[in-house]
Amino acid sequence: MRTACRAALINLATLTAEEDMGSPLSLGYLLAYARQALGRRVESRIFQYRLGTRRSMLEAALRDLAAFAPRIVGISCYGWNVEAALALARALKRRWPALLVVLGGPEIHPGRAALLRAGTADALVVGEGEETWVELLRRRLDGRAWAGTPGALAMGAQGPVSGPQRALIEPLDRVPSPWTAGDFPRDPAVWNTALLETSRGCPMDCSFCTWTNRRGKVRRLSEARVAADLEVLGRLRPKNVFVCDSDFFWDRERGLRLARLMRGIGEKSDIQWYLEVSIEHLDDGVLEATGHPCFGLGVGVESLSPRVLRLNGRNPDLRRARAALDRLRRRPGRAEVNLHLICGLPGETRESFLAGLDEILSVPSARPIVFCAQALPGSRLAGSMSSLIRRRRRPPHYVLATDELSESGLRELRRTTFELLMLMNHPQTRDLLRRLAKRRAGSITAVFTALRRTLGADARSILETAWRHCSRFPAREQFSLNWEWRPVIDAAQEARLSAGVQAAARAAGAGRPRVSA
Ligand code: B12
Ligand code: SF4
Repeated sequence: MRTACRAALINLATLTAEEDMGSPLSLGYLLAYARQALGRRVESRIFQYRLGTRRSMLEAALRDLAAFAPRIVGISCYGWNVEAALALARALKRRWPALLVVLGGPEIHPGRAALLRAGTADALVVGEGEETWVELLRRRLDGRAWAGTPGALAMGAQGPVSGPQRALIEPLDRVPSPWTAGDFPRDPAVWNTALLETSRGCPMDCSFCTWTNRRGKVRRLSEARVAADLEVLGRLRPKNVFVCDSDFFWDRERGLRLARLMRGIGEKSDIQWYLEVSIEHLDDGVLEATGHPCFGLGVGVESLSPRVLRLNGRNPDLRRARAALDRLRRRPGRAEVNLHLICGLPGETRESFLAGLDEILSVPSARPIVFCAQALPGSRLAGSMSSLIRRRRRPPHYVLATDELSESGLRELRRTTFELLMLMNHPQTRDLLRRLAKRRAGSITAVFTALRRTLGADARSILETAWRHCSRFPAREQFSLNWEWRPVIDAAQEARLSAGVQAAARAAGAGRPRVSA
């Protein structure tokens, strides 16, 4: 059979650094599902560009697409790339008005129907994309209109028409694996961070989350299918494999079985498996199974204030979370453990946030990661809870102020956290702060707040420079207060800063600063 139609799938990769491009898993699924459903009637190809400068990205995309000559283009839209993705869609429509442009991904929701009216796109796919993408392609091949397609919004005679909601794919194994099919572009950067799913969905409803199809039951790929993917990844040996599941241990026994398989592969290669797990699920068995440097755990703590947890849809009973923190303190594992907090959730005060940060910092073997709260489109923070916050108008929609924290109060809290995380990244300074905190009820944040007031001019100006420096990075890169992956001060400044902190500690009483914060 002849190919009747060419379809290009485009991803604009997350971070600017070359090595951080990653495999576009969503597009791999769309391509694999379309090939299974439509065979050679459609020839699909994935194109991936770094965000870099807008102009270089647009030039590269227009050049490649002129050569491939697709009839349909699908573009993935995430918070970090949506503005660039829309600029690309507009550029494509300007160059080839008859080209059909489809937008999908977490940033695409019915509130964006104006994009259809403006002619930026011909269809918007909401939520899980595989079946809707295939139906759009099939309708195109059969000469049928797109308006009314389940799971999509498209222009009808009177304006945008929203098709009925589409049922979720079940069983998930119906979607072929792009890993076993070998569908990713042969770009070495793709093998650096590979994405993998073993399940979709989440039973929770956290106010700040837009995990695709998170609500409702968790759908799982069969263990045989996951094992086959792991085997392919074991051969490809990417540096990191990021497992996209909402919580790898929702089904504890299955999670443990898969972790053992991963460990077997990890012990023979340099792969690091990165798993997301909620703090409550970090029991002895889980720590045992993942106790090897081939694992990285992203542990969702988010807040340690019962009020904030309750308000934002998380379990306010902190007993299991604290037991897990204790476990980590008592028997540090060999895995890399990252403890996640969010700064700027509704209900959080300066005091409750810093108390939570203190608890996280009291686990010496773990790395604290602090995200800036965002009101993601489709999340409750952007909907029913939007009156509790003020958010940045353009994406990424960072929370600017909350019911408890004014704009300047939240900015100041972010800055304090950023500075403290930077100091905690320096071994001598970290040891000093920990030692001082022992004599002050364990509060590193209180020690730092007190010391900061007495810092000399040089150390203060280094902190000021660092803060100004990272404030100038593009907004999409300011999603966390950790900057160790992209240093904002050089080694000499770091050494001077450390000396400044030591001097302030001495001046405040031979290593015993007055803590009155
Ligand atoms: C892997 C991942 C990352 C990786 C890298 C991402 C990458 N290389 O692309 C890292 C760790 C770097 C990362 C970082 C962040 N992430 Co992240 N991340 C994910 C994660 C876990 C998996 C994404 C994925 O591939 N999923 C699997 C695919 C199959 O699902 P999908 O992407 O939703 O795709 C489906 C549909 O959306 C649709 N679709 C997608 N594209 C297209 C295109 C077309 C044409 C069509 C038709 C359909 C379609 O069909 C797909 C198949 O069903 C998701 C959560 C999740 N499980 O989805 C969060 C998620 C994407 N991240 C999110 C966020 C907020 C962040 C951070 C800001 C940190 C944070 N949590 O605060 C940073 C920002 C990074 C940056 N600025 O560069 C949000 C994004 C919300 C948004 N509006 O974009 C998500 C949804 C999680 C959440 N908290 O709600 N992330
Ligand atoms: S943040 Fe995690 S636990 Fe909460 S709804 Fe999203 S995926 Fe589920």
